[in-house]
Amino acid sequence: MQQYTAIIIGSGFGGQAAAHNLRQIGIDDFLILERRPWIGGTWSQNSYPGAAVDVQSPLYSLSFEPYPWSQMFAEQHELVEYTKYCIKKHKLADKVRLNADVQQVQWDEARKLWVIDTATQGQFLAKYLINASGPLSTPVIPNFKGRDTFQGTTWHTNNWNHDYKLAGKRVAIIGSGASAAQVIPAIAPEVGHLHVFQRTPHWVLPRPDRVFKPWQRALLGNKLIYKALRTAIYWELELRMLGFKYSKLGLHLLAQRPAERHIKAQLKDPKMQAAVTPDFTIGCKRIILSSTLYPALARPNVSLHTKDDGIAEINERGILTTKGEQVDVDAIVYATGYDATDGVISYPVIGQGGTTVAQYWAEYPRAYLGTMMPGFPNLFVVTGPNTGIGHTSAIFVIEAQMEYIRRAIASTEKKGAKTIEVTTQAEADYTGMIHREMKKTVWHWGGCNSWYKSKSGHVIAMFPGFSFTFRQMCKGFKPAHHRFT
Ligand code: N01
Repeated sequence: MQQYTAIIIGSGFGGQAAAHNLRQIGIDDFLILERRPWIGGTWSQNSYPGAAVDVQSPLYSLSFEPYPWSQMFAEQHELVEYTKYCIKKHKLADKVRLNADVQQVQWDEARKLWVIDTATQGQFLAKYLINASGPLSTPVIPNFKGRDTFQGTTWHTNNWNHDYKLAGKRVAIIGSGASAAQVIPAIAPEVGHLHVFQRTPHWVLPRPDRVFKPWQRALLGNKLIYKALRTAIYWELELRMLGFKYSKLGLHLLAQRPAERHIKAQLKDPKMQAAVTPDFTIGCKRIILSSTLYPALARPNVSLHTKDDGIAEINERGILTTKGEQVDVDAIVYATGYDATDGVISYPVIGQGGTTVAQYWAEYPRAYLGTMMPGFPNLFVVTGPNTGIGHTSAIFVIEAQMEYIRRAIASTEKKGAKTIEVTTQAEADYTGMIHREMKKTVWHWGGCNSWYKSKSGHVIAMFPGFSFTFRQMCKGFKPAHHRFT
């Protein structure tokens, strides 16, 4: 049995930021458990054609690790290169245990330690446990009638089948979210015919991408210039929150109208225009940034199937639509998203008195600053409930959480305490505030269903405010909201 001061679960940006922050407070006795055979999180796993970030890379990067990006919205391979660069520079490779698939974590009250069981790497003990396994890591394939009878090849965008040769094939893609919107334009020119099954259209805005010239990349190498660009992008994106929460008119004029114009500019057929126009307010579901999706949908070798022409069943040859049309295909790609709402942590977490996180979240997921729960001492959840952000970089929010985690651990160590735990009252007050504020946001009133909502109907993925407000709350660590033993 191996014991550490801290164990981090997940080696993506959340895990890397946690490692950096632990070292900042003098803790180097930590281990990162990674279930995959390689280091890196969602960007290493999501290797589907067209995968790229939809937040400007100078902002969608670790604040302490600038990088001379080749384009404003980096593609997946460059994000993987960036991850490798960070791992090497911060000498993290030796800190990662690969193929360590966590099966369960349990609080040992007598020893005041977390006991972490992995599938093949044995058991680990840790004083502090930081879960950075990511909210979008459990792919979902809906249980369509007859799904298993299909004789062709199927896969989820999260596990792209790179061995399958798409050239000339008849392919169906199910879903119209951010993943589908990137895959469709990337594979449409290659396949024989592409059938897109869109249950609900998403709002799409043009993607203001640009490839950086060599001299611009050289400028990005200057830390001050990088920081200035990062700051400018940050404030430009932060303004979007005004629309999401404070101004329906602003949201309409500055986002929905441009999205409507984008449809008209890129699709000439009124039937197609109607088919891709959502009936909910923009921002309610994640806004897609794409200048290539609509032209791809208009290609002669692409057929768009909408809700009226949706999936009745899957059979041996392909998909039978609700209109009774048989669509024969060679492959089905599921771009059907993730179990993000009620399953932020995919393995059992057993806290004090045998209570599990699943039990604590029976009504809906909740946590103080999206990070800590009463009954689960010394446990920190990165990208936990209500830490999602629709308008800016998720890495900014991860690093805000680190401000809290770092201060919480540092104060526990300073006091010579064995445990830190948020009080029931502090968590209840915080969660009450979150859901009162949420009522003012488009995620609550926008008239859509999305992975932002839990089965209870509460919006549990998003933080209902400015990202700087969240960061300020994380920085203002309040000892009175915690119990130390
Ligand atoms: O998943 P989604 P995603 N029958 O949940 C459809 C991040 N991300 O993987 O809308 C038919 O958005 C479902 O239909 P509907 C980003 O945060 C970022 O695309 O529920 N269809 C929907 O169209 C994003 O929000 C990037 O009616 C069914 C689709 O499947 C998040 O990941 C890139 C169905 C799922 O869309 C998730 O995106 C990719 C059913 N039974 C992802 N069930 C970038 O940074 C589901 N669907 C660029």
